[in-house]
Amino acid sequence: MNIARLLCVLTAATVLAGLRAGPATGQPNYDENKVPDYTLPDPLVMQDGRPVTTAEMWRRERRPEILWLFEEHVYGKPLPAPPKLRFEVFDRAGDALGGTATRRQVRVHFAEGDGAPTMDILIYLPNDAGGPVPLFVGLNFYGNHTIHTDSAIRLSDKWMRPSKPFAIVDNRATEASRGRSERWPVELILSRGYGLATVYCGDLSPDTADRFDHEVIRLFYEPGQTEPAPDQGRTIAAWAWGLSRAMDYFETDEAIDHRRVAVMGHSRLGKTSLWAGAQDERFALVISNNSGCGGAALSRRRFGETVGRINTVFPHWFCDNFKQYNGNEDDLPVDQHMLIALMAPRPVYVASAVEDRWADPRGEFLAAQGADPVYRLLGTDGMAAEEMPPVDRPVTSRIGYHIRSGGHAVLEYDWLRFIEFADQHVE
Ligand code: GTR
Repeated sequence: MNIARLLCVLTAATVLAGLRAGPATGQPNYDENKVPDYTLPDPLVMQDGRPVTTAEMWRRERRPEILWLFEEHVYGKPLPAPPKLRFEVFDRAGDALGGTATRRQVRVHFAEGDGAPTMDILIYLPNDAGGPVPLFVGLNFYGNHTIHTDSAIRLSDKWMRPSKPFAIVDNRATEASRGRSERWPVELILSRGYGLATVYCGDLSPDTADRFDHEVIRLFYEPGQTEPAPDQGRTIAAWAWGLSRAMDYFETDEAIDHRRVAVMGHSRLGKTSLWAGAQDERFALVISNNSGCGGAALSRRRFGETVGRINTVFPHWFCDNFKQYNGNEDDLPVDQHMLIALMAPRPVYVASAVEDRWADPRGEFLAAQGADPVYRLLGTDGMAAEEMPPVDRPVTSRIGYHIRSGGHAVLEYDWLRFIEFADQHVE
């Protein structure tokens, strides 16, 4: 093939790929009138057309089927639980945060040997608890040391995405990175009787397309395998897997009430908290904050970020099979309301922000509402609101929802709602 012909073929392929990816390269749609007509798959109808009529049938047949569909088409097959975990508690302080808290830092070793991959869990527990405490757990974006100025928090030495606000220099955290994240009101959470645990997402998989092939994912390769198969999980799968490994630790710690653990995540890590909560029913409450496309928002609406755009810009997040749905959302056998339904009958909370149009707040509400029939079949109340509620007026039924004023962020307002929701729904 001569060069001119090769260029011609390549250009045609690029144009075709672009067309297929739909708005991946074009302008995102922010106009409600331009949302295409779509039909959502019914969470209560089996793939073979049989209606799901009992709680038993949901549990034994439809729930596993939906979980499998998400594995196969969206997030990829999960990494298996490792045969051996070792928990090394390398910091145990009873007088943290001015004597009000107990701090633990736990290194989780995923395999034998010094070079085996690890993750560090940072945990704060209130000292006045008088018994095992419920807690919130979530991944953080730039290292455990960013969530508080407490100088005893180990500074992460892992690879980080470049960020000026987080003082990341040459892909590494610096001393100046400490306490830079405003998303974790530790004292507030503790004062309300909850503990807080967090893990740096990059301990599990670095957030970059050229390095997704990280040691945690590699741990589970077959001999000779060099990248995940099209139906195997990538970064989001590895992150969600890490949350379950943190839960493995909580089950061993008597100071923690592991039956009352809420998993919370923001944005890409909100997609992750939903996927973790869907797979691992040990999480008693699941919270998604501004998780958008591939999280709480309905893919078929193609409002703001689309499947094509997310798979193009973040090709390492979902399994390769998900790319078949770039610009082709109507062929997906699932939509995100079915992910939320996988939490049922456990309480679940979806939080949007009015200026975060990229994450499609209405699509997040509609997905939460779309899980309602499953909750009702299981004998709980589902989503109390028939219409999207006004800004800053939370809905606190078992499927909870709010849209707050402001933009893409985790604010104290959000945490207060999560805490009140946990108080109400997690017994
Ligand atoms: C954006 C991405 C979103 C969301 C967000 C975040 O760039 O398009 O899906 O995950 O990042 O995680 O902050």
